[in-house]
Amino acid sequence: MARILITSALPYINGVKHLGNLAGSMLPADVYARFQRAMGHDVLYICATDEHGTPAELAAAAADMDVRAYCDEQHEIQKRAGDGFALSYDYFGRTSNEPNIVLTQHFAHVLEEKGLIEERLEHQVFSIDDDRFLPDRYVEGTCPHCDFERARGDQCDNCGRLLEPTDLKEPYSKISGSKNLEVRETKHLHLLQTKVEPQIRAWVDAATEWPSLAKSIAYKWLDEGLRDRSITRDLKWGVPVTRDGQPREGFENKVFYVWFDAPIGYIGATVEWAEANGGAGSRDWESWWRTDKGAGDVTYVQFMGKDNVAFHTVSFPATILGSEEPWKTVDKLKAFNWLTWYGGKFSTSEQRGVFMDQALDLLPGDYWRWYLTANAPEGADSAFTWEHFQSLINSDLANVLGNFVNRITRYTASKFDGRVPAAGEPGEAEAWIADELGQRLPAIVAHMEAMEFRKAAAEVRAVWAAGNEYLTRAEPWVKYKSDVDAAAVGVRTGLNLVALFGILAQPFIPEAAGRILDAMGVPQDRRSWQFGDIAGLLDALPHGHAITPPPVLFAKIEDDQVAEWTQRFGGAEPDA
Ligand code: B3M
Ligand code: ZN
Repeated sequence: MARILITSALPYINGVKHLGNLAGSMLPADVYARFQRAMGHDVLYICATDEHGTPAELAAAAADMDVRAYCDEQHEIQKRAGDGFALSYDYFGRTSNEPNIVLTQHFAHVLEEKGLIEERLEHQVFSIDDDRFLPDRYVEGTCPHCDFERARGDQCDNCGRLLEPTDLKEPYSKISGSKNLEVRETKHLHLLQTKVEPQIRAWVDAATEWPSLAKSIAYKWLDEGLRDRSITRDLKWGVPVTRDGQPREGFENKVFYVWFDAPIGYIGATVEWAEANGGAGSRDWESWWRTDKGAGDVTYVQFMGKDNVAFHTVSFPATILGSEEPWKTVDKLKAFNWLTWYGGKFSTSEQRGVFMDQALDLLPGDYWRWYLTANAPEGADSAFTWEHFQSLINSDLANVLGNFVNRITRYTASKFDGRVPAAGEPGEAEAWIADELGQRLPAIVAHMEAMEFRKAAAEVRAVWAAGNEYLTRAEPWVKYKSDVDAAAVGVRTGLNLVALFGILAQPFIPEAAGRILDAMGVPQDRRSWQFGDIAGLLDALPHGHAITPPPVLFAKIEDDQVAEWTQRFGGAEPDA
């Protein structure tokens, strides 16, 4: 049994996430966690809300709320949304909780002891009317290169050039629009990444199990040359900057930069998990994160969108490797492209796209889970369209899987007293399905181990489709007229296929999978993916065992629903 630690990128606290965030980190991480649990491994799946930084402060201000109260409320909303999608975190923590505060300050202290932190003077834009320093993204103005008028303080979206806020012409505060700005000196802690670059490069070189997208992004940043970077900000909300456990002189009104503390939040949330599972276990968190305390045999797998890869393959490792403490680092890193909305961006303001809470008001989590996994933005961006969603759900779930389960269980109820028949011997049709499964089940496991979710989902669908093909070949309802025993073997095999399909469905559509397996009376301890021999699989249900046809598993999505949802959430651009 392996020990597998899984984390998905921590969703920012401000607002319920859209389907793109779900599809590009939290959902595939959950599919993978459920798969590895079904394979019998010891899995710890950790996530949390990423609560610091300017977005949280500004969102709280916009809601006219104290920022901690705002985060309290938003954390619960995001937790509820995650529950609605059956995201099976072992713990969903908060980066603003004590364990992350303590750990972040610990790392900063150790890095300084290693000579990797330096105080440096910086020039930052201060907004007199907002009475605050403006982080890069909150200064906008005219690009000095292309005169684009809404260039941001860190980059011009028009010509793509990287900028400093002080480069902008006619700068203004994004918070209030005020132009009453001035450049002020301010002191910040800098992490000397340049000094850790050789260890990071050696660590990336040694990474053998990263998909190519992750590795290429890491090398891009390394080859561009790492820069020492500021890890504190002139903000009030965040991890306080301390020295020897006391507020650091000159930094009383500063906090650590959100991307310095957020990845440490993976460890912090694991401490929260241990504490929530009873004191004695509280030291157990170290057996997942400290290679000197038993984490040496842990496989650590991270899931994220591609824009987060640099932080996870360069900045966070700079903290971990720079500390020279025996912390677990990532072994496998799955990075996703973007799920687009009809090829464009999700946008609250333009009402384009569906957000997690809205999705659950329309349909149960399983519908979305299946579509977002089968259509995952893995090798390239993938577009959500209502039309594709409708056709995939209606074919894969309502027809191929739903119909199969319905047909064979109802027929058993009507002709075989709702019990698994014992009579009849396997014949040609059973040999055919056994051969299909013999090829496809190992392929599904291989795709899941490789975290190729689109391929895995396609293969699972192909197995469900093979079940329908089997029934066509076995045709128990025809044989019944002349040879009940021959019909019985078709029904028995069909019922065992229902149980197998439910077992296969668990990582993807867990709620429906549970309903199938409960209807088939499959005990909890017989739902693993350790499939054993195929013949056994096709005769696993005890003879005479009672089954009950489950209610309809998936309702078809109707055209008028698509029309209404397109109206509410946007669809193809009118001129598309
Ligand atoms: N909060 C998600 C994002 O960039 C960011 C991930 C943090 S993972 C430590 O959208
Ligand atoms: Zn420009």
